[in-house]
Amino acid sequence: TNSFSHGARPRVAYFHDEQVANFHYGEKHPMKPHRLALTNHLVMGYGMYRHLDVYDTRRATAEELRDFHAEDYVEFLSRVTPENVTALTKTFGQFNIGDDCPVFAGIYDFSRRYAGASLEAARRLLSGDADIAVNWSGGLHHAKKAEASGFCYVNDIVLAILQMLRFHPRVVYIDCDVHHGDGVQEAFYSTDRVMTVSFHMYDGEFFPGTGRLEERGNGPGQRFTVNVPLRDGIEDAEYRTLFRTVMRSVMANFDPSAVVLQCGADSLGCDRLGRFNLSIAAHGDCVRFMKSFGVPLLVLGGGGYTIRNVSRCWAYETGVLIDADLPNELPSTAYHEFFAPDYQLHPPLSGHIANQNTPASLRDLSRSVLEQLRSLQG
Ligand code: V1P
Ligand code: CA
Ligand code: ZN
Repeated sequence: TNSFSHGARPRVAYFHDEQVANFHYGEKHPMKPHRLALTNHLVMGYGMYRHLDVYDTRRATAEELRDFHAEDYVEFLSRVTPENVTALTKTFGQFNIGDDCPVFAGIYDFSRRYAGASLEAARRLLSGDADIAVNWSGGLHHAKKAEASGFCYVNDIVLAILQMLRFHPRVVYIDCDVHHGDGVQEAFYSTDRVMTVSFHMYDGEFFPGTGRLEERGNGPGQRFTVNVPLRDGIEDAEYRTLFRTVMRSVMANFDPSAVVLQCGADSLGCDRLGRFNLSIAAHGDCVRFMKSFGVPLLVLGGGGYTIRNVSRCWAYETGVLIDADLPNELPSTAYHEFFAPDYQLHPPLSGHIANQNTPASLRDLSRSVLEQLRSLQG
């Protein structure tokens, strides 16, 4: 197998599309693809290209998108423009286009680019060219078969996992975004070949409103969906313990041959939409821990709305993957002013949201999840 737990540094394939950062959801929209340019500038500014295999990306084809998405939805995406959206939704239907998922110029090109990068990343893992593959433009976990949702148009994660299932008997998906990974959960809800694990903020109202502990899968997929719903303001130490405890048990009991990790950076403290208190170091510890299993690893982006911190986080996590010890002083880049006033990789991010998680609530949660995972032993 291509396990990389022993010996030399892992081979890390890095997928970056220069163009994907240049799309705009709209002035007041929180999703800013420009964060991908900031991230890439930090990665390159730190000199990490020396330890990465940097690959060109390509656009996913309509046929590839149809591996998961409905034909009429793909056709709608391919034809819709800001000018024709009113007329086109009248004939094709809504597909949940609106404030969260606006039709912007180049929406189809954008979607094909981030999905194509995730597909290429998955294929480099399958071919054995890489031990770890990274696409920070991917991770758009809310997109459904025939519907846009939560800033996501096509579900690159589902498409990548479908590719991996061609060779891998079991794939685990882990979702560190502050939001529930509903689109990926739904796609694999009835199969025992993909375990989805989402850590997220849950209070019954927070978007998308799903992700209760009791959502555990269906039919042959019963118990193969894992949800870890958390309250506002979780802190580093609690999150780290919970993540490591849950994921150690997932790896032992499910024994996947590949790992897909969604690194949504809206679980950081000070995020414009998020409600957690995580530092970049604690967020990156999830990456470090999943890497430690030495199983082929696909690393994706996701949410993240305070873009100076999103790019810091993903640059740091790229460093974790290549075993680099990055200095806290940021390299000077064309976007240096974004990182004022401290110009550091690890700004303090905690303490802005009151922690509503209690030792008792976390203990109960951890117990329930571990009990579910132990039950997989039969
Ligand atoms: O809360 C909602 C919907 C709109 N209401 C009717 C319910 N939408 C959220 C969507 C968050 C999407 C997160 C995506 C991801 O998981 C993956 C990329 O990170 C929302 C929010 C919010 N505060 O939760 N939309 C917006 N804010 C929004 C604000 C301004 C303009 C457009 C959307
Ligand atoms: Ca999540
Ligand atoms: Zn999110």
